Amino acid sequence: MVRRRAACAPLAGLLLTMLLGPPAVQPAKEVFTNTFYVQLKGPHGADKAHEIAKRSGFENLGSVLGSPHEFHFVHRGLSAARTKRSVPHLRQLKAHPLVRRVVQQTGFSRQKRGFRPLRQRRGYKPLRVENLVELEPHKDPTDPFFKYQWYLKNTGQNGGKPKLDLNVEAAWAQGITGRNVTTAIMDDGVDYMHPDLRERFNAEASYDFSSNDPFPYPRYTDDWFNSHGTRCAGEVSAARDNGVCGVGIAYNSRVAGIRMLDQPYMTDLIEANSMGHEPNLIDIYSASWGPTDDGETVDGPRNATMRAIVRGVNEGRHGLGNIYVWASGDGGEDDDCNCDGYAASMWTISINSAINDGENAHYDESCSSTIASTFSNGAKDPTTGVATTDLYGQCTKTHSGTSAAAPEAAGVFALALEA
Ligand SMILES: [Ca+2]
Ligand SMILES: [Ca+2]
Ligand SMILES: [Ca+2]
Repeated sequence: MVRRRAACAPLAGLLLTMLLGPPAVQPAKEVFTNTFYVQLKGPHGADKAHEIAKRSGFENLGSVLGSPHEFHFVHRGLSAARTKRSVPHLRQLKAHPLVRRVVQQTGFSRQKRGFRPLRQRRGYKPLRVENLVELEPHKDPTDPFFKYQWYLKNTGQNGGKPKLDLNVEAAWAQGITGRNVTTAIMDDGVDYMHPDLRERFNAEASYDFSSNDPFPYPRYTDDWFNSHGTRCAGEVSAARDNGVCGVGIAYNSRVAGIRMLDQPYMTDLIEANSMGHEPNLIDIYSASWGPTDDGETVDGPRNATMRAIVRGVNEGRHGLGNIYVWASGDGGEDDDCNCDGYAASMWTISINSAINDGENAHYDESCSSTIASTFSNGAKDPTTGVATTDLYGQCTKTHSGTSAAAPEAAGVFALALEA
């Protein structure tokens, strides 16, 4: 995968190429982190790797994709972001007779999709309840936010088109609710103490690759920046009829939290370990992030990450294959999801979004890899956002972007897997 900054808006790019030749390749905005991929000569195992790491002043964070000869080292004495390779440290590791290959991990940027920075959020007016159409509760879920979940049951609330929804009630009526299916939310963490999620949380399948511990709880910030994963998790698995928030599409399925977006830089090994985590406990992996949607970024999965996805698809779920769901991107007409190697990959299912009247969302990108569209918030109207769980036991009505669309597809796939 060539990483470069180039004009990615389709027409602009084509015109520029015709007029000026191929766009000038500029150095990617990458840094060198203090983490290293270390391949040993043969399957010497974790004990040997620990010994080699310790002897050279490194720490072994663990194996890469469960391999007995590939490991993830960190050097705490090095800066987490340097502009140059740390040649003495590379040499030191390579000098060990059991070490075959060492790659210092570059750090790059991966952006949550659909998240609005605080300065934009401040302009938002809270949703006015009097503007919403009240539904007649029938055999619908009794959860207080179900009436705002127009993507599950569109009755025309907020100007939407009645019956334009995921039609999940037809699946629920057949008793299909996602039992025994686990969806992993690869994101900024999941509030697994949330009363709508805690019964659905699959701790065994969860991990925190941002902090290297088993607890993928979101890191607190004043602006609730790390609410993204919790919002996605509720769309898939929030509990039914418990008086809390709304209901998940596959409300008896389980959700795993894979925290991996919350560190200064993304690396190939963090992505690879996330996408290769517990492929026999996790059925579906959902990603609502990717390379920056600025119309200038051409980027995609690196080597170890590609291996993780290909292995999951071919061998995960005890040979049935994992499903990787991807948000296709929020760059609008200025961007093109062909330039996003995750969304455009043949190994992922990339999901675009439609709004509550069936039109495209204004931030949708277009490309041939888009498999399906689910629902997200309407045009520029924030009152038609996606209602789901939020941090610290709260609920939200404003989850948005293809970020909100991809987990809906994951929920539908969870229903399909159970069926
Ligand atoms: Ca943690
Ligand atoms: Ca609920
Ligand atoms: Ca994009």
